[in-house]
Amino acid sequence: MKRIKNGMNVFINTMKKNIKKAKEEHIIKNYFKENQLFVTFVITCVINSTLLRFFCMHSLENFLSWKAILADLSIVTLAGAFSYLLKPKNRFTYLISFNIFFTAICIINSVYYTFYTSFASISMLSLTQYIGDVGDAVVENVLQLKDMVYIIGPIILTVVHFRLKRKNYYKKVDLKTDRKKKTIKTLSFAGTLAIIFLLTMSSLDISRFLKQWNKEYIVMRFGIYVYQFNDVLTSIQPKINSMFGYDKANKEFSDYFLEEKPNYENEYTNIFKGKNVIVIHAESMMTNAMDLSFHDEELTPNLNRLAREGMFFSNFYSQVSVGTSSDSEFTFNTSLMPTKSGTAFVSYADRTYITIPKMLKEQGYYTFSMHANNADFWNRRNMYNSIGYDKFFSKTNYNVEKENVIGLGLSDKEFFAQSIKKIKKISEEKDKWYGLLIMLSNHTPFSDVDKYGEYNVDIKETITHEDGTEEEVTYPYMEGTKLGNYFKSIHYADSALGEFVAGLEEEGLLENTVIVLYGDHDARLPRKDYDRLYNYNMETHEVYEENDENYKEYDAYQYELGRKVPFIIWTKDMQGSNLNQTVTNVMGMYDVQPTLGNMFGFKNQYALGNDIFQIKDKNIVAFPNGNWVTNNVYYNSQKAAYLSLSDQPITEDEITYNTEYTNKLLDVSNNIITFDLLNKEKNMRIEKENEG
Ligand code: GP9
Ligand code: MN
Repeated sequence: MKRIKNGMNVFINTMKKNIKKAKEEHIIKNYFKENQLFVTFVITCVINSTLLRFFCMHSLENFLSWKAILADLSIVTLAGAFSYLLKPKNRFTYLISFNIFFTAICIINSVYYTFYTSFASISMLSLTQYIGDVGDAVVENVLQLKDMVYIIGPIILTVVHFRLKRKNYYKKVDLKTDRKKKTIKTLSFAGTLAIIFLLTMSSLDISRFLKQWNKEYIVMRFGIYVYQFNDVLTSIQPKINSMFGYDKANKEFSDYFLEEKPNYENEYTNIFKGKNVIVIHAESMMTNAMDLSFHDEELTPNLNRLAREGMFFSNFYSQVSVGTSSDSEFTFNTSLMPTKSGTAFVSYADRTYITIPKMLKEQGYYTFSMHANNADFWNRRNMYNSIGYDKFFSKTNYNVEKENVIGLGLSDKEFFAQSIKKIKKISEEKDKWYGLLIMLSNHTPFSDVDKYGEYNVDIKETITHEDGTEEEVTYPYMEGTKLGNYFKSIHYADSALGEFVAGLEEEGLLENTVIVLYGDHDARLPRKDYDRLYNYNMETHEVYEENDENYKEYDAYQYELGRKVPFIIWTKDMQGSNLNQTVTNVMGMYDVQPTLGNMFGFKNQYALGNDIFQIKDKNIVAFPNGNWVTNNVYYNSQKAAYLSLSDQPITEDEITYNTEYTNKLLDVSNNIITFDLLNKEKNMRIEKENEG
């Protein structure tokens, strides 16, 4: 410890000495004087990026985000450093080229942001619709001062260059500098900045950076240049992935689907054919919340009512990977699994998919999606073309008043209220329709507690004292925990759901409509909070000790299996009919398309899931990480361990077969997406080229 302290002191003293020396010898002043062109280049580029953040995201926090400034500084210094390899008279050409390039990035993003409230991606250049939109955007928007202000950067650099030239600066400076040494020194400086920047990154920063779906966040923390650089890499990656291995992938794909799926009929075939559909994407709703009550009030009374009156799938899993919400939308619509790298929505939006909206459109349906959030979140704007929605109602189609905002955006109650009006209009204009409504309020971190309404997650008890007086005692229980806040949040979302169904009924929109609801994924809550939920000791306000007889372990398996989400199919007249039932067989999101397909009369030959009413208790739910679950057993592939879920003995063969089945399915799914194998025309062309 002492040694570290001494070391630190020596370091600080040396730094102090160096700074003093630098001051005395005017090193900094001289550096600026001798490197005017380079310094101007760096400053103008960093100011441009900072201005862009300010104009787009307005708040001072974004404007002065020092992390972003550090990242900009590092990347601009890195780009400019190589100018020192050139003769001084040629450096201007190099620096002005980069300056114009960086300026162009700012201008394009400024224009794009005005239209889409998000930042541009080169991957969208392949989408013709985007080119059209941006073309219009530039034409209508080009005269706005805030988009053109960035040009001042290259102008200043040019002015500085000519002034230096007039003063014969380039000739003078040439004699003093060792080009290689200077380049290395500047590169080292850029590297040091980059290391400092990397050290300041939080795990949230890293995860958002890799997923690249919340572009505003990335630009705010990493600056526009790093964002764009990362965007280029993530956009190229799917292209690289699809460059090699097509033949093998295509062969495996053909083998996998060699036998055409036989036609069948069961008691659910075509029962909903021609009916309208409302799909509710219930953000972070979990099945285990449905069993809970606080103060004799159910946590999710409306969800419970739909489950009670409709068809409820109580062992349903969402199968998401890093793409969370978008992965669940993807699997729901396509019966494919999330991709192994990147996300289908962000990286593979230009592939061909066989989706529920597309198949319903063949039956004459009008299809739409509604989500009162930024349309570019999870790249929905683009991906929705591939999914085949006729219309996407996003944030700009909603009236988002500040007082109606909860968490990420417009509150669910307001979202539903405004959506009902839109659905009403659609129902008047269209014969048959299918719509997805994506909820938002019940989204992590569940911290808008005062907006969720009154729902207490504590315990109250009336104690009678010896003298007969009564006292009400409150135990905090789940109050103040993340899980407790989640309960308040889900209770709010549930109440929004109740209002929505009531609103639909009032407008007469439930007469010929099927409601399909899925929880998109679990709420990623800490396991220790579940420990508290099941093991609260009222005497100590703590969790029971593990060796206490009251202690009920909530182990890793329970936690993993507890990530179940609700899946419900409901119509207003289902109650009491043979459709009103709880299906307990394990089911995954990829089984939705085939199950609904049988009910609505569409079929996808390349679905990876199964109609649950056909496969019944033989179903396997595969997870993107290679885990799987059946009615009998849950298998964790990382630990190569399993948990028995029934009285049936588990055989080695069963584990091997299901593991192989899962791995094969994940490979085939990934190949379908990466190599665009459902794009028949493209594949015939590739095959012909290969033959030729
Ligand atoms: C974003 C919303 C949330 O629009 O759907 O996405 P998530 O963070 O749950 O993946
Ligand atoms: Mn989600």
